[in-house]
Amino acid sequence: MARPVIVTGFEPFGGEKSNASWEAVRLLPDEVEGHPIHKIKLPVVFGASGDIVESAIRELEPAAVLSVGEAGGRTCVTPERVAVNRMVARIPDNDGAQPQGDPVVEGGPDAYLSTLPLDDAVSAMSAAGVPSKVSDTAGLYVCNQVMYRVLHAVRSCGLKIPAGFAHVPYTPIQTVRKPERASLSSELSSAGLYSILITSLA
Ligand code: PCA
Repeated sequence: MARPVIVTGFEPFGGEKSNASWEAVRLLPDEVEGHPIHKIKLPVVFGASGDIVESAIRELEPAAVLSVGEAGGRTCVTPERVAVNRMVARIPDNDGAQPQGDPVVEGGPDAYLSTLPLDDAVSAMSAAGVPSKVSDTAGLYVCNQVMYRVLHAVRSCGLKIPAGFAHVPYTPIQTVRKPERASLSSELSSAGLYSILITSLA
């Protein structure tokens, strides 16, 4: 059996009843290009979310890692270019923590670049009919922290694999009471994530 691919999404946060990232991850099939997809739902909690994904990477030695988060207000699927070694929270995480500039990893590099094939992934998403573009900032909240921890763990384990993060927009149901916000169906976001995985494993 080929090595697994780790795909993570998040539990709800910020007063929402669902998280678009988990809704999209949930719809992915159980395998891609012969690799079992190992799906993990992460808490929106600084530290704990990074610890969970780091343990999974160390244990499973995956062929690729794609972490996914919700970015309310974004209009399309956005693979992220970079994770930075800082945590700044506009709202408390689901455990009440609200860091204001602490490093993700004490003494870690200032930033890590995604090792996903970003431009090819966007081309594949376009071909699949999914609106997408590369994003140059994952913010400084829990998602950036998870992306940083993923890339730090992959590097520390000496794995040379595609790894990174993508944000997805709200789902339509989340925008019923904020109709000025963009949304994308979970099916389309999920198809986008699948295209990213296919491109990464090519
Ligand atoms: N989005 C948040 C954290 C969890 C999520 O889905 C973020 O962009 O940091």
